[in-house]
Amino acid sequence: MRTTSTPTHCPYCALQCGMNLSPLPSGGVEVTERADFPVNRGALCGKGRTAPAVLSSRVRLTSPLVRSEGALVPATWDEALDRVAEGLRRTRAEHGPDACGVFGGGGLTNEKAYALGKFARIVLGTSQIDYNGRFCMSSAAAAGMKAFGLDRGLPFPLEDIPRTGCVILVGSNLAETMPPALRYFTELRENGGTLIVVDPRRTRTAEQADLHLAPRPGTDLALALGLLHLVVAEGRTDEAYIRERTSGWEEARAAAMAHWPEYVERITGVSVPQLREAVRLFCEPESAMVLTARGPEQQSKGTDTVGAWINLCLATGRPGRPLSGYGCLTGQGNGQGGREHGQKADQLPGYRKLVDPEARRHVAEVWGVDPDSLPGPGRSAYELLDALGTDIRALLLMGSNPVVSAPRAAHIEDRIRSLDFLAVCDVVLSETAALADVVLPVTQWAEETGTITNLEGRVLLRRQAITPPEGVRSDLHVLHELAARLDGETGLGKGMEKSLEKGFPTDPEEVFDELRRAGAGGLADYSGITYRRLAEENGVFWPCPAGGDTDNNEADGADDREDASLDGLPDSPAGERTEVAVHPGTPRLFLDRFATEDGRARFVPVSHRAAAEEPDDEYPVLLTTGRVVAQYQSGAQTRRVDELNAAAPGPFVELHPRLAERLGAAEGDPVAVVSRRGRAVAPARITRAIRPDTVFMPFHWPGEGRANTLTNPALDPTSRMPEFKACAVRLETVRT
Ligand SMILES: Nc1nc2c(c(=O)[nH]1)N[C@H]1C(S)=C(S)[C@@H](COP(=O)(O)OP(=O)(O)OC[C@H]3O[C@@H](n4cnc5c(=O)[nH]c(N)nc54)[C@H](O)[C@@H]3O)O[C@H]1N2
Ligand SMILES: Nc1nc2c(c(=O)[nH]1)N[C@H]1C(S)=C(S)[C@@H](COP(=O)(O)OP(=O)(O)OC[C@H]3O[C@@H](n4cnc5c(=O)[nH]c(N)nc54)[C@H](O)[C@@H]3O)O[C@H]1N2
Ligand code: SF4
Ligand SMILES: [Mo]
Repeated sequence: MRTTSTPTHCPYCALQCGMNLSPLPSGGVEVTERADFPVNRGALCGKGRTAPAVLSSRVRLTSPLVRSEGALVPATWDEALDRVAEGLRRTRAEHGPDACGVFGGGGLTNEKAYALGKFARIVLGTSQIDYNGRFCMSSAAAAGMKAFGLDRGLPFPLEDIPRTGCVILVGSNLAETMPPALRYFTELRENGGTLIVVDPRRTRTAEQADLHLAPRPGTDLALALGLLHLVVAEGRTDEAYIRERTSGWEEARAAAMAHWPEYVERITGVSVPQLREAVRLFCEPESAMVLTARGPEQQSKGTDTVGAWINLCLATGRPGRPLSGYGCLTGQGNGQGGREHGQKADQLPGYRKLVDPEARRHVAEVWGVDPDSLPGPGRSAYELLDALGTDIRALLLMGSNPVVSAPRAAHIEDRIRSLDFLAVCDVVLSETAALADVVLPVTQWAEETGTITNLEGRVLLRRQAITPPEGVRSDLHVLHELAARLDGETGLGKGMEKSLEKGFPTDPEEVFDELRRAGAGGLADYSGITYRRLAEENGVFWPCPAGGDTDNNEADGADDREDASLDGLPDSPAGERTEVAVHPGTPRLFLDRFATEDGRARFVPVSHRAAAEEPDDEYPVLLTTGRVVAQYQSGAQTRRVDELNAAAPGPFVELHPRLAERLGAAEGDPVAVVSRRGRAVAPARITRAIRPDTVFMPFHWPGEGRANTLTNPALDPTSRMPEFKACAVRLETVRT
């Protein structure tokens, strides 16, 4: 039993606030301030403060469960793992490798995300793997890739924000979604900088702004084009920068010039004087930033929308200049790292492309398999879930709760129920786990060590602080045991030097050392980062290549380590293990060149288009969805914390008094929200803080008030992101 306080990180969002955890003699765990971690400097939100409640065996799973005569009943680990191996084996034998699907999560550590991608490709031999990050920041990732040749959420540390001249925060309610980060924006304004918030609602974040623009949901693309039009018309472009550091301006400029301010006002509802004011505030200072979050990204045109905001930044000479540029605020704990190491449908570790022959060769060599045995790209998250029970007959799910969080959730729940076999690894019995044939109870944040990469691209060591309860094993252990059980049966181990079992170590540091080799030379290069460094430094920003020949670093950590526990790490004398030459990491990207072939950033010509579903006579109101401060995501974890439930007990429908009056609904009355996908009921919350043509629902709850019963799974053609942020609905009163 550990007794001392351990510096570690929060289990939830991408800020990855630092905290100290101390086990209490009573059996609980105490969170105390960890002031040395620069991102949050000790501050925590209510979710982080209360996170230890989910460690309690009162709410978490402590035994594997298997379905027997319709009910989930406790089983031994051997029984449960045998059942999973058998379910996957049988599916593969009867329907082929692609009938086995794998679904991961952006909350998983880098090690888990890496091992899960490897497991899918070399143990199951399936192309059908994707993860919930597709629902999160995939549009910003795709746009960043196109424009800069590299996708890292923020290309600069948060500490740059207070020193810039102006920030446009597009569709982020960070006062609720990353409360300790609000400080950076408060300091910005104290230093004389300005904050512009773009959100259809006057959120707690918008209340802090110097200028709040409230467009109709789904019209950010037009808004950004209108701003760029004005930038050109007012002669505020940075011609020298455009000439020296970009390509494609003429086409992008022409597209923007077709978006007259008056036309943009009609589409967005943002007035021309407000557009002009935004342009003035953004262009006058020497430095400025645009930061996007889920508002503009979770749209069926999210990639183009983010592209339009990037164009605005490029035309005004921002990216790659000090205290300036475009960034995306990632969401989940490992939203950044989770998208780099191969749990994505089209990806290999190191942010490599699965279709790139050289990438396949490199990674196959690290894995000890024949490159030709690696499957090709699979379906995106929604398409994968939509294929359950038809092409995909068995699913291994780790780190997501799609029954609550997927768009068109009633349909997805049906698809999940129609599977031949479902195995879920989780810490609690989520709504999705409750449908499984086998549930494997896994260790969580404070009970295990692993790395995560926060929204700044800062790779962090989240340390184990307590001993996990009996009966619980890590996700890495699960993959190890399944690989052992399926060894020699898939035919893919051909040419492997090691057995499949050995290819799936249970020690996270060993996995990380392999990840470094697999990712070396890729865009997201971690090869110069070691656990030891992470324990000594407050995180290291990627890319961080190793000095020298990275392929020779294999044995560094794995083999001559004396003690796999990290307890003694920070005190261990340096040089105990062979260290690679030290690269300092890269807090700020693009200062000299962009990551494109010619080093220039690329303008992408984009034009406005409507949401996939616009209001009409039958469904006259727009629904948008999002978050509240006291609940996290599908709520699987936070709905198990009393203090958070007291603060946010259930779903609601936020609507303007005018809309409420037309409907005949008073505060607290149950309101039915009906879309082409289904019907949800929740109490009315009446507020002038929302546009009269729009209603808002948070998506944290299952059951009658499940917002995702309503949402539209129309996908962005590039990122395959569903349109969570805009669909057409009608409202009805409900007789009680
Ligand atoms: N409390 C809490 N914090 C969280 C999470 C959580 O579930 N709860 N989840 C984490 C994760 S994974 C993520 S991705 C982040 C998300 O963080 P945010 O992006 O800040 O969260 P959202 O509430 O989804 O959306 C932000 C805002 O977008 C606005 N919006 C809606 N439609 C539009 C539109 O068409 N255009 C524009 N410009 N804005 C629009 C909404 O009104 C909302 O205020 O939060 C992370 N932090
Ligand atoms: N309408 C609407 N829907 C949305 C959104 C929206 O804005 N509007 N946002 C979307 C976004 S941005 C996101 S990120 C998704 C998130 O939605 P989900 O993918 O459902 O995310 P979580 O609720 O965080 O689910 C994570 C699950 O993994 C479990 N878990 C936690 N740690 C571990 C671990 O270490 N191992 C394993 N095996 N399990 C673990 C948790 O208990 C939980 O059950 O929702 C999306 N859905
Ligand atoms: S802001 Fe995010 S990382 Fe920080 S304490 Fe809250 S949930 Fe945890
Ligand atoms: Mo997210």
